[in-house]
Amino acid sequence: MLSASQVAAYRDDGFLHIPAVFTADEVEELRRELDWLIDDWASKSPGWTGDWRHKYMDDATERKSKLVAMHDLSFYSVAWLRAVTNPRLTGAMSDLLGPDVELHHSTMHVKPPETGHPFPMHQDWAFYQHDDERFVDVLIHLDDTRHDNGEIRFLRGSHQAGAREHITRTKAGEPCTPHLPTDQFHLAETVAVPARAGDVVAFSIHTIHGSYINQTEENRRIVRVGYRHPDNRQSAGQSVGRPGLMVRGRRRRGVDQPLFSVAGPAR
Ligand SMILES: O=C(O)CCC(=O)C(=O)O
Repeated sequence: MLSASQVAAYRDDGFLHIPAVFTADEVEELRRELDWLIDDWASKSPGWTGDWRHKYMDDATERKSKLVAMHDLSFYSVAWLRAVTNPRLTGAMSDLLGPDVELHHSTMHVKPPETGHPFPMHQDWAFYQHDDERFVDVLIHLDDTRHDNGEIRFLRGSHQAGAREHITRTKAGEPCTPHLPTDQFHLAETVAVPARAGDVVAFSIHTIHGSYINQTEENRRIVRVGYRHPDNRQSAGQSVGRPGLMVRGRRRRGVDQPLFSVAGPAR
């Protein structure tokens, strides 16, 4: 699926824009299903917490800023099961991680019109800690992105230094969403990666990234999907301990590795 130069760019930069992974028809179906999930299942909240909000937004914007989100879309919609197992997408993942690839999660990130939440600089590692770098997140784009609606932005090459400590408490000592110090990591120094609906932007679990607020009158609809090498052990965070679907290849058995347990009496 990917050329040698695309794989080399991912290794050097820590991110890769892969155009037209989904066809126009697939995008249409995924949009319909996503809009249904937004109406029937997703949470609409002020979004990520922390003192960073007052650095990125003035008080009036901060009060109305919103994020529409939910996890594991394929538990609710077969179209999303087809999306996360799409052979073009999993083929690209197997070029970056492979040959064996396990699905870890999917997460909807919809920035609503005018109030859609900016994201402070962070590594996704802070949300689901894994032992090594064999974890790729992809952003499936269902809308064209640009500066006005908050396209994804990366600190080029930042994955090479590995996992970093994140802020997880406010100055007042309350727990908050993990993020990097706003006086050391600046969105202004990042590379913008605008993309078209149907494109995928892949990045390493260690690549530092963020995005600006959505200032337009339309939703900015993106779904993040995480894939890992099945031997990359997760120690903490989102969905820790939960096995994922194998989407490419096999899960190789470790020495004396038990089968996954089944809840309740098994026959
Ligand atoms: O949706 C965005 O703009 C940012 C997404 C993000 O930071 C993430 O998925 O980790």
